[in-house]
Amino acid sequence: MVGIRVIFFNFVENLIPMDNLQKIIEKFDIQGTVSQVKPLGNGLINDTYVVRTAEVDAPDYVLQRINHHIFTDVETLQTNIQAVTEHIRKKLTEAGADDIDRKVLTFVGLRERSDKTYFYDEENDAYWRIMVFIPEAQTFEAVTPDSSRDAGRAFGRFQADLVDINKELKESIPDFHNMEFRLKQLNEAIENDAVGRVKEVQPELKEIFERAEEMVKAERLHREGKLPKRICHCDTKVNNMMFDKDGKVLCVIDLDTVMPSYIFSDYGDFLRTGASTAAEDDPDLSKVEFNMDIFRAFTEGYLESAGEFLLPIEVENLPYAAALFPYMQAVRFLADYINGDTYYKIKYPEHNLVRTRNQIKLLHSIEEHTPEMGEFIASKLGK
Ligand code: GN1
Ligand code: MG
Repeated sequence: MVGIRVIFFNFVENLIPMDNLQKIIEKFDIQGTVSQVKPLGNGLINDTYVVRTAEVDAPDYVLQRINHHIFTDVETLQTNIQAVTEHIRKKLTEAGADDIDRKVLTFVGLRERSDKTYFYDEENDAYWRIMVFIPEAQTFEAVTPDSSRDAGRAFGRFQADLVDINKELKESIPDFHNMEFRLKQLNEAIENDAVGRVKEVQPELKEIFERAEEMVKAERLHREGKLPKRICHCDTKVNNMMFDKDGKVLCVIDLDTVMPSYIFSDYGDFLRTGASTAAEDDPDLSKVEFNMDIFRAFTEGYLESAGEFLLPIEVENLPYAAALFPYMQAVRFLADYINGDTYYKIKYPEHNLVRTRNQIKLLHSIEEHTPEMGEFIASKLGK
């Protein structure tokens, strides 16, 4: 690399000094000359920038500051991600796939140590990583039945590909999708009542606690030795997949939460966002419904690829998984609201409460459809 000529855009929300970003990028073994850095996407946790290079034959990159207050063990997180992307790349290569660099993420190593894919900036106590930007790709905030079928196939394939990974992955956020743990956190928040909000959220708490026993079923089945943990994505939101220009799925992104979990994580969390007729923070609850067309298409795609390894207990409990994730998200949003908004980024003071109510409304709609969901799944299995 000849030198870095960087044009920095105005970062309204980020107070990272520009020359600091430049110094960070220099640590990584990227190709080409940086010509532009600007914020990218709308994740709630990490800060993301696109790094453009001047040369036509040099790729562009994505620079991310990893939120180490949430991902406290960055070493585990990056080790997981490397293991997973390498495994998937190997599978794609073995299968003779074309265009592999757009079908799996590529993380860039450090100039000084190529096997290490993150950099710790001691001075500013920040962790950074860089991946290759996937060109001519797009993400969606909403899906159609057709793209949901593709997404179902892709997330099912992601889990199926990782069934035989020979490295042991650790939980990058311990107990991330553990419903018992999330309820415990909510109880702690209530006990502390740090900002005096418990009084105003009684109706929401009632909705949550009357379903608690039913919702911790996964942990119970696991303890009884009936339900395995597998490597899952654990953040299968619609906007965590990339599609090509024709709307076909390219790859799964946002791999921070890849870890051992119940397959319910990926199935349920996709439907939570994909099959909801409104955004997760839409305050107009009359708009929030569970879209059965999306459910059917996604389930069909998912069973097509994940069907090869799923156990009957996993399949039987897919309707439970669909309810579990809006429920878990409601618990997490509400706990954060009660704690005084210390986890999720918010845009206004009631934001987490609005999100909670939205998720509870979605849960109600799912509960109405549960028998129909069970029948559909049974019909797919030819029972
Ligand atoms: C967070 O950053 P983002 O938007 O991909 C969260 C998910 C939640 C989601 C709710 C590490 O994901 O678990 O479902 O917000 N990720 C983490 O919008 O907590
Ligand atoms: Mg994301």
